[in-house]
Amino acid sequence: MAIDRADLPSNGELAGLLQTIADYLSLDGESQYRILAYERAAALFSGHPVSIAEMASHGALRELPGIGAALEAKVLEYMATGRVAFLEKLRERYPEGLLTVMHLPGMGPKKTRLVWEAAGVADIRDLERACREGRIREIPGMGERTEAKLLRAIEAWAAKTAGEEGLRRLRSLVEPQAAHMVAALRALPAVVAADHAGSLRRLRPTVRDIDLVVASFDPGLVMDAFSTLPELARIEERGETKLVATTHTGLGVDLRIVGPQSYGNLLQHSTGSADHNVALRGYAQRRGYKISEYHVEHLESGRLITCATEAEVYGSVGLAYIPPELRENQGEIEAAEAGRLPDLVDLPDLRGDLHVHSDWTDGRASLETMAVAARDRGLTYLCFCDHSQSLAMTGGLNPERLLAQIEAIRALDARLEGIRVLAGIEVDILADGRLDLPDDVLARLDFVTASIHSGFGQPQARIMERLANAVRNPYVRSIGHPTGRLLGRREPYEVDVETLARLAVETGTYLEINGSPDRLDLTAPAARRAAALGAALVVCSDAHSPSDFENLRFGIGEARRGWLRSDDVANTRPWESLGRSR
Ligand code: DGT
Ligand code: CA
Ligand code: ZN
Repeated sequence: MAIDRADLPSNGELAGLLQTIADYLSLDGESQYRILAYERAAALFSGHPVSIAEMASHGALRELPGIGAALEAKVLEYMATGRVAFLEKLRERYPEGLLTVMHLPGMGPKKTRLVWEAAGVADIRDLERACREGRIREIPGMGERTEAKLLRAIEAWAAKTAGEEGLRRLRSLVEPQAAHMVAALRALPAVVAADHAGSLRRLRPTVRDIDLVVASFDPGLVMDAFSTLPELARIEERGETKLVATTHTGLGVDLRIVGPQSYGNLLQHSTGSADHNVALRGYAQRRGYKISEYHVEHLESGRLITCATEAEVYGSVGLAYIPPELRENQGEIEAAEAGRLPDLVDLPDLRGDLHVHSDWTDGRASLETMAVAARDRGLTYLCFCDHSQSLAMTGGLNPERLLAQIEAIRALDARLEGIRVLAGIEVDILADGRLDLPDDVLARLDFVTASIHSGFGQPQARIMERLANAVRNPYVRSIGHPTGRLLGRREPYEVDVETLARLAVETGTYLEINGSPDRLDLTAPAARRAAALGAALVVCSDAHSPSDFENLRFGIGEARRGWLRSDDVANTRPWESLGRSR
């Protein structure tokens, strides 16, 4: 049966539907279990490469993990009638504006119901008014500081929804789709070369769209074939050498095609960043050249230099090849001119991972499964840093369980060949600045990472006292995810990275680049600054399952964007020489 794709709801629309149900259920105080089922399905739909609606119409939806009869029925009901009765009932009970209120940092379902019932807040504008009029502080459990914080959150929300910033997606979610498209292009006989470009290639943590470039003598043929890819929902525009499309997940795709002789010019142009390109053009102009996406022109002679590779583009104006990760106009052109580009750290340089969880807390795999996975990736040491007791939701370890885990790790290390397995902890830095475990327990470990997981709203002075206290503890070797940001979900707490880096240098404490794709914390600019001040970094996965070792690749990406060389990253060294610097 031929299906007109335009008539079917997109994956994004169906994911939105399930997420809305999940949101109303949390507002309604439904069980976490039930909410999670909808949220997981929504995440699955939104990242799914082929049309969910098409699958549903073939009765194939329940082949997807976690999709049961109830969920399938709601999707089919929506496809048939454009509505879901179950959701409509929930909608009758709560004003829609409450959902935005609920998602503000610092709110959540309970407080949202509270401000609705106690102050008549039905949407974000009501909340803003209530804060400004001092009506929120009257509600038990809320105060003046809550009001100030909410006003800041509302401001951030307004800024985010006004600009395009809100539409950026995690690179980790977009990369697989881009890789699939590049592979499909490369498989075409008419394609000489194909790559992804743009922010994706520069390894930015978030991206707005997928930029693709192709070398071919037959752009029409390439575009015909590309247009039939099942992940594309719509073709928006098609020109002679350019195509713009949208995927089922609502992502934009820009495809550009040139002859192979100019492929380097196009790849360089489309990789950007726009700021880098502007600076590069300025530099070239001062030397008598003009750079475009088709060629480099020698202005005096009018000679056109077409470049099959990017290295030729940079070389034609007297520059060394600049890796994409550095192309942010942060001094890379000057460094290339002076021959001082850093020899960037790379994934194979990493020898160990110092921040990994197991099923002793909120990890999903056993110590052994994790260690074997690390060994399979070529790591020579692995340090478990599970959570400490104050994080009760994760099953955090108290001294007794930690000591038992140390035993288990020692036994595993004794029987496992090919990788050194070490015992550590991600000890929580409590809101009052104390560490969550006593020194005599920390003293038993090979490595201690200290991290903040609470009191995110504290003023900078308090946050810095807590961090200073942690780095000064003689057993703490590293600060985990030092700013606490969660991309798209939580702003960093008020850390002064400069001061933290100085403290780290003073005490010989490592600062982590946490490789979780939604953390990437420290950020590249902060890591670069810290390294310049003399701090040593560690790049860790924060893995909670074997597949999360992939996070190391993301962490290394951020390290490279931060200009780090392998000397700047301590876990490129063998465990034995990861000695203390104090
Ligand atoms: P994004 O999409 O916001 O994640 O970031 P980019 O860097 O991928 O930006 P995008 O997709 O708008 O453009 C891709 C590349 O094309 C960009 O990095 C450089 C080049 N480009 C686009 N527009 C301009 C422009 O107006 N001037 C210059 N010099 N380059 C541009
Ligand atoms: Ca882009
Ligand atoms: Zn953590």
